[in-house]
Amino acid sequence: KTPSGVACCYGCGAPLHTGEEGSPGHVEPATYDLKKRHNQLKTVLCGRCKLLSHGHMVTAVGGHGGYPGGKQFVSAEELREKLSYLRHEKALIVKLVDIVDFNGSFLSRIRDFAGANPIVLVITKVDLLPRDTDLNCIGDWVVESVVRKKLNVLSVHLTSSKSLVGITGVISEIQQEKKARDVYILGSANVGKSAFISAMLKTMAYKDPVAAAAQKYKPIQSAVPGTTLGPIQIEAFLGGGKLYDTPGVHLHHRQAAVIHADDLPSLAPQSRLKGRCFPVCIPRSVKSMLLSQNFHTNLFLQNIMLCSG
Ligand SMILES: Nc1nc2c(ncn2[C@@H]2O[C@H](COP(=O)(O)OP(=O)(O)OP(=O)(O)O)[C@@H](O)[C@H]2O)c(=O)[nH]1
Ligand SMILES: [Mg+2]
Repeated sequence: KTPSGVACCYGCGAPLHTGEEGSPGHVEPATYDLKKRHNQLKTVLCGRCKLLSHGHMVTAVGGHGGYPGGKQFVSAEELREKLSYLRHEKALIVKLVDIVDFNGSFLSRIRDFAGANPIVLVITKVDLLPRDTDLNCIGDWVVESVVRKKLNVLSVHLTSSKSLVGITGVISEIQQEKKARDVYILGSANVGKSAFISAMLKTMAYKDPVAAAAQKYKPIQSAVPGTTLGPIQIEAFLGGGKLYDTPGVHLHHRQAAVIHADDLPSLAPQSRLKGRCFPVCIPRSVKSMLLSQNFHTNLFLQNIMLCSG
């Protein structure tokens, strides 16, 4: 349930309703009534989440930072608003950044959401880096970048929710630092917050029956930025404090805000990235301009080059 007491879809956090079919949170009236009567609304997955979990691209977010195409039910501004209460809470913040688009997904204004709360920095999707990548070098580069961005963090972790690299380390850090506080997984859209929660629950489930039970109704992950649409409370810890998945922050400079939703799946990296040099035919002035842009611009162009062959 949301703080206002409305039951929400466990997959995306959107309030459940029987209104407009296809919109986030929609459930068939018969199912809704049955589940409500048996006090089981927290086991309900909305129609959109069912489609997302079968690989359909069902968009939902519009406005500044939202999609230029597809269906729009909620604006990027409204999603930010849903996180505004957090800066006044006492919480441990786990901030996720996608290694494939480090600067683009960094969310420099994290303090607008996190307030003065402590932050653990988690880099996601390291399984997508080229095979011979030296993770120690990446770690040093990340730490240096974080210092340059003047963000004060407790620690930095390189992880993959796919291969489970680094997940145990983050769990230990969270257990040590949370001190009965709630734990919020924050980050820009599509960095892998919901996937990270699944990976955490899977890893904790070996020892912890509470996490094992939480795995049954875990948030949905999908390639569509804007999968999670409201904070989702998860009973993941035996001791005090809850784990929260949150809606991603949509940033106007990211791919999803400028590329039509139908084209997003073909741009999402499916397997390890390959190192590429810019061809010599790119004029020097353009090349230096590109290199002076952020890392994400280079990878963005690299994606386009890979897709267009
Ligand atoms: N290769 C790889 N893909 C990942 C990893 N983590 C997440 N993904 C993929 O990234 C996409 C986004 O994952 P989500 O967990 O839905 O991202 P999110 O941050 O919750 O997104 P929103 O809810 O939209 O803000 C999905 O297609 C995931 O399969 C990872 O560690 N490795
Ligand atoms: Mg999510």
